[in-house]
Amino acid sequence: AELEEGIRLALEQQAFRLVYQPQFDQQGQLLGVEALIRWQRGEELVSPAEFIPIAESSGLIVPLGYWILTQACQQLASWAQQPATAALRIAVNISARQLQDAQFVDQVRHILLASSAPAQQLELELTESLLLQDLPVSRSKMQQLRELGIRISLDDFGTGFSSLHQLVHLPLDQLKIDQSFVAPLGQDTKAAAVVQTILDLGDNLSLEVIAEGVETEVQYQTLLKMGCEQFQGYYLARPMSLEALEPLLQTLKIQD
Ligand code: G
Ligand code: G
Ligand code: MN
Ligand code: NA
Repeated sequence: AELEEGIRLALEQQAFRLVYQPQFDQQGQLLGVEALIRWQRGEELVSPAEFIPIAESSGLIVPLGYWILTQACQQLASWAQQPATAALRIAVNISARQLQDAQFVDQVRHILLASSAPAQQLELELTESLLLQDLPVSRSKMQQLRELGIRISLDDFGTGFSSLHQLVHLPLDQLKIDQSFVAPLGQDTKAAAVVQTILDLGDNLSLEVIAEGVETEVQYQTLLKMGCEQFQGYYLARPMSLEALEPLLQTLKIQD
């Protein structure tokens, strides 16, 4: 309850901020970023792993999620106006309670319109366990979101034990290989087999695949050799403020 009140206050006082973790292609070109929320509560940095569940159980995730999406879309719209950054995408994590909200799709539509952000460059990260809570409803919402032009990524892929039969029938754009499969690369041949299987699955289903939690040169090189085309992790770049991202944006070539 104390944390719940804290979240309420933090929303009022605008104490939340987004940080952005870069995602890269095989050539090291910046593809986009994942937005991650941060809450600086006085001296303490409260982890979203701690407060997002409270925000969900209290329903505060709805206004908080609205704030997060608005921030991300405003940033996307601002990048869209500059040739060098015009193709960048932003991925936003969506939690269960948020997707289940009856107004969710309408809210997203409204935020896109109000911000003039390019929907094709907004990506929503959903998890398997979230989608399985009510598969028919999830699928219908995903379809509506994709009709808006939005991309959908399946976060923490491989950890939800969902049946492949169910997964292949979901409207998806990307699989995000969970960190737990990336961490042992170079040491554990079974982890490598799982990663290769996910890459092949992506190939066969025409889905993009991104590896997350890439922390070492060995993991990165192993993934490259396996044919992985998108990367995110501390080895490449940490989640960072917009100001810290700026030098990276300066290096972008104008896309044609
Ligand atoms: O960024 P970090 O590793 O601290 O995130 C911890 C957890 O919180 C992760 O599961 C991540 O997906 C989640 N998280 C981070 N930012 C957001 C957000 O903006 N919305 C939601 N729903 N979850 C987030
Ligand atoms: O659940 P989700 O995949 O959205 O969580 C993403 C979280 O992973 C973020 O909180 C981010 O800070 C964290 N993260 C990003 N890159 C790395 C990494 O290379 N290693 C580890 N351990 N965590 C990472
Ligand atoms: Mn994520
Ligand atoms: Na993940």
